[in-house]
Amino acid sequence: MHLLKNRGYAHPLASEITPRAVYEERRTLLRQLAAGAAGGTLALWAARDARAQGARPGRLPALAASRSSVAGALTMEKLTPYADVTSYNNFYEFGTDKADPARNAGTLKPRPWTVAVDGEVKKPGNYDLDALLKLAPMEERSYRLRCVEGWSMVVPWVGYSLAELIKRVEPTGNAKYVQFVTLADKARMPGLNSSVLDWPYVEALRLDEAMHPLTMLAYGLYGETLPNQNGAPVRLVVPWKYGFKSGKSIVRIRFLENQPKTSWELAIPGEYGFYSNVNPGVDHPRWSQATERRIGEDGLFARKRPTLMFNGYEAQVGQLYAGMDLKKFY
Ligand SMILES: Nc1nc2c(c(=O)[nH]1)N[C@H]1C(S)=C(S)[C@@H](COP(=O)(O)O)O[C@H]1N2
Ligand SMILES: [Mo]
Repeated sequence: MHLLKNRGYAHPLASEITPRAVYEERRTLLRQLAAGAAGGTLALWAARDARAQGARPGRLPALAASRSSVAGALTMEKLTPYADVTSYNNFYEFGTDKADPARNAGTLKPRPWTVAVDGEVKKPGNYDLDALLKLAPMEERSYRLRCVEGWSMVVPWVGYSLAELIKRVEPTGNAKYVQFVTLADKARMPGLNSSVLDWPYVEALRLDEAMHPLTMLAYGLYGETLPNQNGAPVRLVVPWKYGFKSGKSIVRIRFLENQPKTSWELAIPGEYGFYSNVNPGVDHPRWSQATERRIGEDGLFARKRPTLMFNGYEAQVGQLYAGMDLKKFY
């Protein structure tokens, strides 16, 4: 399948798949088959059928998007079914069990919503959700998301590069880091009564990581508005880093001169570092990071699949870390 990647196939969007689109795609694939790309093409075909089955679930308002042209943004891997993406979650503000967010996040009120942008920027301000939704054209991108716990998913996110927002707020020469502060509302988030983490949940990136075109502000998935449990109304998605770097339900974006601490670093500094790049060669102190289990596909007893360097995005992001000792900067 990897050999077939990026050969110019039109990727259907979850939001626009019709039986006709599927039919036409089959025709294209049959032509490819005739041209001799047999095995991979069949795999591709199966993946597309799975994708078609996952077409817009119709539960939340649609969020129109065009397919992304960002390099690496559209993996050909099979999408994780919507039901799994929205029922197996980490969102500790709503509880620590994987089923808790779907069960409890109904209390999150994703509208009205504002995101404060401040710190080392020439144009700080409060961005209303409606303004953010119109800030740049929406794109669909299917990214692998790998949790530090050893499971992964492939999700068709809807949003745009965080760089679109960063360019508009004009960071000053002092801005070297971008911090993401997420909602901490005791009245609506039962998990805040627990002391597993310091609230609010905070995450951060180096400015060049934040500016990378793959770093995404997501407002939707599967062609629809984000379900609360996935971080409505706006969350980060950084596909080459462990899932916890992708903060949900963001309320503030701060531009900083010095590297800030992140929630997981503060909670367990010996286990979680600032970078948290997916790296099969650097084990978590309590378990290996060399393999993973794909949610919705790999059963508990299935052979685990290998984890890829930078979660498979090495060609796109590897140069960000040139010369760095990734065992030290984990
Ligand atoms: N605010 C907030 N964001 C968060 C988390 C959280 O607990 N709170 N969990 C993180 C972790 S550990 C993962 S793996 C991903 C999971 O995203 P998903 O539920 O959409 O798959 O969200 C991340 N973002
Ligand atoms: Mo995670």
